[in-house]
Amino acid sequence: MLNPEVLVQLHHIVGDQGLRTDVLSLQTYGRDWTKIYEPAPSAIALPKSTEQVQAIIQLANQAGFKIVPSGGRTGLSGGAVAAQGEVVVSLERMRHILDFNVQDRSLTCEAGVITAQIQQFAAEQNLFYPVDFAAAGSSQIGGNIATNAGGIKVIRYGLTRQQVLGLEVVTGQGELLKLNHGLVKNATGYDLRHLFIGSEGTLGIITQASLQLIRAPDNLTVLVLGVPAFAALMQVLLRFQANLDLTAFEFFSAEALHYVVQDQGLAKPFATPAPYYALLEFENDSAGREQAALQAFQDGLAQNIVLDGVMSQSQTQAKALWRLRELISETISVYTPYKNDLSVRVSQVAEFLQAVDQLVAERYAAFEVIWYGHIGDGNLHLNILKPATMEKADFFEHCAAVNEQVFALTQSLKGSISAEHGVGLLKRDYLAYSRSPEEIAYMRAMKALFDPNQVLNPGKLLS
Ligand code: S2G
Ligand code: ZN
Repeated sequence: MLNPEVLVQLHHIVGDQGLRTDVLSLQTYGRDWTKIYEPAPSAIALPKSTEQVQAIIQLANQAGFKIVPSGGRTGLSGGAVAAQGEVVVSLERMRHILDFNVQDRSLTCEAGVITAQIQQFAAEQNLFYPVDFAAAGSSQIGGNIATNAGGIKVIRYGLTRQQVLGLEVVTGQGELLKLNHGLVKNATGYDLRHLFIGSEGTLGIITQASLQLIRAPDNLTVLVLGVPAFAALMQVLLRFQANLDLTAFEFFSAEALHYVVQDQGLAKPFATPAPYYALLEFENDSAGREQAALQAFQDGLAQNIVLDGVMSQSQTQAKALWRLRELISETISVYTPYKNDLSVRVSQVAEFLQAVDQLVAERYAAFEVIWYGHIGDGNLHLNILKPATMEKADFFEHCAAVNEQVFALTQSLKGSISAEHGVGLLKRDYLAYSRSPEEIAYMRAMKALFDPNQVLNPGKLLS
């Protein structure tokens, strides 16, 4: 627990509105969407400014307490969990859009701005912020940057990393860095902003960001196709990518669709049963595009890589088709899933899917396996549902035993044991499956450089 003198000093920095120690706040701000860790922070600090963030980190270095940076807490690897008496530093009171420049097409905002608010602001300027995922209504841009959030449009627009033109960060030493200042080109040495993007709050706390906004895509049109087997998914990707600049290429299994249709009361996209589905999105900005999509669909039927399909005829229908994919995570969360978030190079997806599906079928025969994800990026979400009759602890123990084989298989293809959800606490002990000893040693050296007193997010990412 924090000693009373430190609480007084914290209160002096953030004031009445910025310090909470009530049980509800400790419980709420001490956990994220990973849910499997018990929160136990000692206090919640809610700074209003970069200066206050700096003062808190400097106090932590002097007084010896630890900090867990906190955004929307939508993470799935325990990256925002405070389970060891840390002080949670929530950026939620730093939620202002500070500047927009139409010529630069750039927006500068505080770290606590909600992702959906940025998407909305961009749309109001007839522009587009292209990073999107199911949690965008709750996540904060600072957390998106700290975890290099991906989502459903990466195939066309890249990850959060590609959108960041500038960052304001307070390092673990309490030093304020203002990085890149929104420049498109800046060849003056190491690009330090990229060290903090994806560092999960272990090197510094992001307090401000400058983001690039882009031309809004025209008439996004969605196709949902039923395919006869995993392997067909990648053939469909190749065939449609040949003539369409896809903005999304997702997949989900029949089991995933079953739960979304059943639990969310949605309609199936079409009657034909299929073991797997592909959801594609493209800019339907000319008759040629639509014709190319229809031709690819016809070819797919003729080549038996497509069983059936539907193409949206309106934005309303496009949104309805997206819900079949975007609601999977929320829908199955009630079945206590054991989650994995894996990636391999796109060229290896078919081989990987076959191998890991066979492994899973053998070892998880008693369990229900749910597949979905951003297969166009080589990113697969593997979820195993807990049988209602099985104790959670037994179930997770059994799944963890298989995990090492899934990770070894991923490693054999030089894949990632965490494609987009980060390392946090959940994958920390498996880092060596995806990073070399030399890389991990350099990461430790960077941690020692930026946070020599191990003040920030201790135990996350690196053990
Ligand atoms: C997705 C969301 C989190 C999950 O739906 O693409 O990244 O449940 C996921 O895996
Ligand atoms: Zn995902």
